[in-house]
Amino acid sequence: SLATVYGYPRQGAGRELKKAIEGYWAGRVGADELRSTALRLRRATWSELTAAGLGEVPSGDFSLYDHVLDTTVMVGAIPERHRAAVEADALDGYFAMARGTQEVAPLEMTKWFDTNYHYLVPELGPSTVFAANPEKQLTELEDALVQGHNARPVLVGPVTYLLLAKPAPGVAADFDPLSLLDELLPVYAEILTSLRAVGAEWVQLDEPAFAQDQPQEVLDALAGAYRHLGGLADRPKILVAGYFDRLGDALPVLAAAPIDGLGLDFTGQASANLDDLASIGGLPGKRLVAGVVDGRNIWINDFERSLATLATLLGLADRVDVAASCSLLHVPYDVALETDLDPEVERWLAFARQKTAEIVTLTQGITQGTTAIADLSADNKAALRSRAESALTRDPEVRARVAAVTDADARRTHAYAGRAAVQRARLKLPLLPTTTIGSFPQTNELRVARADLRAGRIDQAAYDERIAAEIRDVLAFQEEAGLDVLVHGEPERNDMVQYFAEQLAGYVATQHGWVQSYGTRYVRPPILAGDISRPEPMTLRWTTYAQSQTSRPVKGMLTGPVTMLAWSFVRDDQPLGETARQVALALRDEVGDLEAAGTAVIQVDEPALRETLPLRAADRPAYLAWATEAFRLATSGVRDDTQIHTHMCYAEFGEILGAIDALDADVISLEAARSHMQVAYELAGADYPREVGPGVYDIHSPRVPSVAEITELLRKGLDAIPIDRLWGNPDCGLKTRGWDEVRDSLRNLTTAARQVREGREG
Ligand code: THG
Ligand code: ZN
Repeated sequence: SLATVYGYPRQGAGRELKKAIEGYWAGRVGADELRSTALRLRRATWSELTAAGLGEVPSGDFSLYDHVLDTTVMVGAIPERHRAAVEADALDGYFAMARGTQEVAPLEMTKWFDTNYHYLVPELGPSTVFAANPEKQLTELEDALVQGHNARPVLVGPVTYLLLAKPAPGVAADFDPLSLLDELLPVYAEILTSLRAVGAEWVQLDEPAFAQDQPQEVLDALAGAYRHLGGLADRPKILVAGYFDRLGDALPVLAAAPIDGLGLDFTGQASANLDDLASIGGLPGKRLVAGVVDGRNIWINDFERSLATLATLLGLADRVDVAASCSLLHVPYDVALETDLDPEVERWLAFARQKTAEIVTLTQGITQGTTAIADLSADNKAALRSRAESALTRDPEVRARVAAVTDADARRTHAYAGRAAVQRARLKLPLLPTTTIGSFPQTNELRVARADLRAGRIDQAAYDERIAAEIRDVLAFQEEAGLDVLVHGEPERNDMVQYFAEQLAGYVATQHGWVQSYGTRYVRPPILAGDISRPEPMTLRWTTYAQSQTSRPVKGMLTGPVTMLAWSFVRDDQPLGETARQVALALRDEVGDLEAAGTAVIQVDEPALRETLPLRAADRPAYLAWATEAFRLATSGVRDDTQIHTHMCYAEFGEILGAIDALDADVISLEAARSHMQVAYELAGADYPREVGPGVYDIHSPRVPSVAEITELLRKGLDAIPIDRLWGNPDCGLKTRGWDEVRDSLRNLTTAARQVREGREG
């Protein structure tokens, strides 16, 4: 048995990679310097992993932007529109695909399964011609071998690659990228052969798409793919890895395939793989890589439990190796970088470096016997006990309150129709009222003030005055533009989740816990470590300040419980629904305080509601039940005349229409500009009974939409939603645009709304 991982954080301890790439984009760093930084980071990772005791290290998992984009390059599937740039300069062409240029649009980005990593979507069509371009994989493997590491190239598997793709622009929407499998396989075969020639003993092909439900024809394609690759004469040994959940029906397919090893996830609910594996008689003659360390959460492993799993697995395969469930890309680099953590909590945490050490320890446990790791096991047990018994993880008051929640707590007093009448009487809004989704562009003065505060050049009072001034400016502009429901613009917030996490008891923040979100962009997800409560109001001060500056209603702005969970590291010692309830009750207190202070409109954003849908359909109803209940628990304590808004960031939600209804929000705003109001029709088709604000201004484009364009979109909205239930608002993300564009666009929005309104009335 040996210890290994599938991938490692790419950025370096000080996010050196981000700095080098962004420096290259800005012209401050040359291509050679960027390449040498990347080389140095790769070598540092390999040295660290080998020194830590891994018997096999990954190669080729490194990326300058995204490993799916690297796969697109590797198989030669460069979209037509990017070909000239790639031919002119491979590096600039690569970044052009990732980010676009003045002339060409980038590839679309979407979530990598249910993680918070985003990949670039391959664009394929009937005329796609694949060609092997394994240079990156070969160079990185050769370098690792020359440096003396036992390296195993890691590639996205061919079936998952095609399942992640979409029809290229101009290709029929019903084109199935999987129909290209027969053309892709010879290219993978060629790449495998050349990796073998360079010295790869093993190659790992990742097929996480099979942690999702797949129809029989896709399972057949999987079988066919590995029959083909397994049957090659001159090939390295093939390890196929599936992770993020159990493999289900794909497990017997891969177990029967002529490949040499299988990597399986044995963490959380994926540990169903254990019974599944036993029931098919194990993997005789094959290598099993057992993912017993959670690769996507930050808690220390339970050694006793993992050793028991490994002991069972030892009887089920020819050889059992120990690994994390998935690439460690999804966790921060090193707990030791943290200086402000409570030492008690620090003992409970394992980032990539600590997880690597855990994998090595567990491997020693099964090769040398548990007495060889007795000291580490005792530490592990003590830390787990400290976590289980800590006052942080069990706050009796929070627990009593959650236990006392009733169905009525998660229900508004009256149904929407009754509420709408009293809200109308209180708010006195015109028909087709206008509003924005929340955040306004952050000005340079604000960024300077933030830096000054951090550096101690100004004090908190001076900083607060800067925030107040921003709020006054944003309100004055909205009044002048004629918006009906105003926002304070959120100048005091850095991140939708972090701002609240910093103020809630039970949450733990990190200083250096960066995780790649996409390309050079990182987030520092806060940690839901303990029972959650709200010691003090979180948004009351700035919301009431804003309301004191205007006679129009100002929306209170909160992040919903599901999004709080989705963008944090969650507890693994209680069901997610339980954590969601605790967060919901804390938000309910905030909603109550806002209402008591006179806030008539409160928006609770849930951009992550759909993106957190479980991978397997069977798990979705239970998820949607707790998710929608948590939202209602947060928002249902208000009077009839307090209007609850929510917001979601996507145009396709067919699957969660029922859940959107179950939120029982009075008003929902949704992204719609790019899809020409399609959401409005979908909601109307589902007889959605409440108010809707489909976005009429595409925030992703720097173009200012004309009055005529917005008028047309609003009229289109009116074909689906009656005028007393339609709102006029942009899509979300004003923060990402310049002030000039925002000003012009919102003026055009209010003019268009007025014209449509008058057209109806007159
Ligand atoms: N917060 C958290 N998770 C998230 C989001 C969030 N996951 C999904 C989505 N939003 C990801 N989107 C982004 C958008 C911008 C950036 C990162 C993720 C970004 N990051 C800065 C960078 O890397 O330079 C750092 C920002 C900072 O200083 O905090 O621009 O909103 N938790
Ligand atoms: Zn949004």
